[in-house]
Amino acid sequence: MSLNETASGERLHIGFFGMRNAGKSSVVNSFTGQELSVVSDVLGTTTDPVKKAMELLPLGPVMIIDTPGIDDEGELGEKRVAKANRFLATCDVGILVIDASRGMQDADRMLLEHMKKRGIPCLKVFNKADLLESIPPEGVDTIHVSAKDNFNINRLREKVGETVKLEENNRKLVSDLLTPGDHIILVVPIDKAAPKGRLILPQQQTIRDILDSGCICTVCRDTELEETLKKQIRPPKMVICDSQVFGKVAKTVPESILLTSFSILFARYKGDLRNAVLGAAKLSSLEDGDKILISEGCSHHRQCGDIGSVKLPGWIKERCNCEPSFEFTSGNTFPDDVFQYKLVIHCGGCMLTEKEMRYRNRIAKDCDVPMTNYGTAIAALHGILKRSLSPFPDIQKLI
Ligand SMILES: Nc1nc2c(ncn2[C@@H]2O[C@H](COP(=O)(O)OP(=O)(O)OP(=O)(O)O)[C@@H](O)[C@H]2O)c(=O)[nH]1
Ligand code: SF4
Ligand SMILES: [Mg+2]
Repeated sequence: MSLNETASGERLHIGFFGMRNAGKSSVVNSFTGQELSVVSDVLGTTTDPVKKAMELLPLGPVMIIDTPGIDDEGELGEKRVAKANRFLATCDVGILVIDASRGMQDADRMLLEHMKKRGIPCLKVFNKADLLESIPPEGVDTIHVSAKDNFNINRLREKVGETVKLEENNRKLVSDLLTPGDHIILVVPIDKAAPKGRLILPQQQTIRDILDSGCICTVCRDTELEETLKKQIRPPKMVICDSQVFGKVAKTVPESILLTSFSILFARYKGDLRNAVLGAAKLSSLEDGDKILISEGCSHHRQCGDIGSVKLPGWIKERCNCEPSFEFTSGNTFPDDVFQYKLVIHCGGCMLTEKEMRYRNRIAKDCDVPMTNYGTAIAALHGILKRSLSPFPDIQKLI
C-alpha cells in the first residue's frame, strides 16, 4: 500500500496541544523536520488546526495535527478551544506542549483531564528547555525538549512510539481478568457456518491469550457442554461462548460462574465496551423516525451475511416497537461526524484494524452519539446482555 493509500484511521494520529506561545508549532516543525506551521511570538498565531499526513521514522505513517492555543479569551477563543478539543478525539497520542520556563498552568491541567477522560495517552513535553539552567530527567510521560536547537526531539519521536506500544501491550482480550492457573471453558458450536478444519480467528486469539497467561483452557461444543461441566472437579472460573448459542449455554452454566461471549470480549478489545453497552441501552428508548447508522467494516459481508442489512433492522423494529430510519455504510467509508444519528451500530470489525475501530468509536464519542456493535446490540435485543457482562460488574451496572 502506498503512502497515499493509507486510510486516515490507520495512521498514527499525533496531536500537539497546549497554551498559546508554548511552542506547539515550533515543536511540530522540529518533530517533522518540515515547516508545517507558522511560528511567531504573537499570541494565537495558529488560528486553525493544521493537519498533515506523512511518513515519519521510526513511527511509520502518521497524521500530525497542530492546534490553536487553548487559553484563548473571548468568543473567538472559545470556538478555537472547541476546535482543538474536536481534534483531540481522533488522536492516538496527545502531546501537551508546555513552556518549560513558565511551568504547567491550569489550562494545561484542563487539557490533561480531557485526554484522560477520552482515554488518550498523553506525553507532557516541556519545550524551551534552552531557557532552563538545568534539565530535569525524563519521566515515564514527561520529557524536556527545545524546538529552538532540536534538543531531545529524536528522543521525543522514540517516546511517542514507546507510548503507543505500551498502550497496545496493555490491552488484553481476557487474560487481564484471569490469574495463572484459572480454568476457562470455551463453547464453540460447530455448525454449517463454521469453516472446514479450523477454528475462526477470534476463537484462536482467545485460546492463545488464555494460554499466554498461564491459564487452562477446555474447548467443547455446545452439545457437550453439560458433560464437560460435570467432569470438572471444581467449577471453571469462566465460560466463554459464541453469541449464537448464548441463550442455551446460559441455561446450562450456573449463575455463580462468569459467562460471556466472544463478541463481548472483542467489543472490549477493539473498541469501548462501556460505550457499546450504553449504545445498546439506547435501543429501548428509540422513537419513530430516529436515524440509526449501521456500519460494516467490509463490503462483501464475509461472515456477517445479512445481519446488518436485514436482521438487525427487523429485530429493532419488532422488539423496540418503533420505525426508525436506517442508513448504511460499508468498507472504508465512515462519516467524519455522526451528529445526525441517534445511534451507531457497527459490525465486529474483524476486517478492520483495532486502530480504525477505535478511531470510529472516538468520532461517535466526540459527537456524544452512542455507538454499539452487532454482538452487544443482538445480546440486548435478545435479553442476554446483562448476563454476558458478568465478568465486568462495573459495566453490567449500566443496564
Ligand atoms: N527559547 C525558545 N523559544 C522557543 C522555542 N520554541 C518556540 N519558541 C518561541 O516561542 C514563540 C511561540 O512559538 P510558536 O511555535 O508559534 O508557539 P505556539 O504554541 O504554536 O503558539 P500559538 O500558535 O500562538 O498557540 C516563538 O517566538 C518561538 O520562536 C524553544 O525551544 N526555545
Ligand atoms: S464483522 Fe464487519 S468486517 Fe467482519 S465480516 Fe462482518 S461486516 Fe465484515
Ligand atoms: Mg502555533
